[in-house]
Amino acid sequence: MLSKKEKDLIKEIWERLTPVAAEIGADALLRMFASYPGTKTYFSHLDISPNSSHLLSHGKKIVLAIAEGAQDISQLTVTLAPLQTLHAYQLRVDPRNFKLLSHSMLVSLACYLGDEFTPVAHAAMDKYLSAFAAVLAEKYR
Ligand code: ZNH
Repeated sequence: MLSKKEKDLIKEIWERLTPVAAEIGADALLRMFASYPGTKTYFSHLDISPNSSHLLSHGKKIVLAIAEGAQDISQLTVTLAPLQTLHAYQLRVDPRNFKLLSHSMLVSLACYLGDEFTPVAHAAMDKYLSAFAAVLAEKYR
């Protein structure tokens, strides 16, 4: 799993991204919709076109949830409990989609952070997002 150093790094990166949460989140969502068009079906009630207010506000919510989880990664199961229930029982999002968004997010981070997204940061972030996706998928049966 993640070392203490990696956890600190992840926390620091998400803290830095909080002011641009809507921008990063919207970028990741657009990448997911473009690469995996099936994911768009969950958002048919929203306007998910580039720069739309729905896209930006939903992107912001996602990034803030990921940033909140990064505050204390050892408590991910506790922090994410409400989101687990929401996705599994109300939204009924196929849990395979979580990996698709995680991957899209990784690409968005690489584009946004450029050279700052070092191989060490990239590897740590990949592990964190995988752990996040796994926790979100836990309530499914
Ligand atoms: Zn999700 C919602 C997060 C993934 C789909 N989400 C949501 C929210 C949040 C989230 C925070 C809000 C809540 C409230 O409001 O309370 N997600 C999240 C995260 C992730 C996710 C963090 C990962 C990482 N989702 C996802 C996916 C999908 C989804 C993959 C599909 C594809 N979500 C969703 C929906 C919703 C949500 C549909 C609802 C929206 C509206 O607004 O309606």
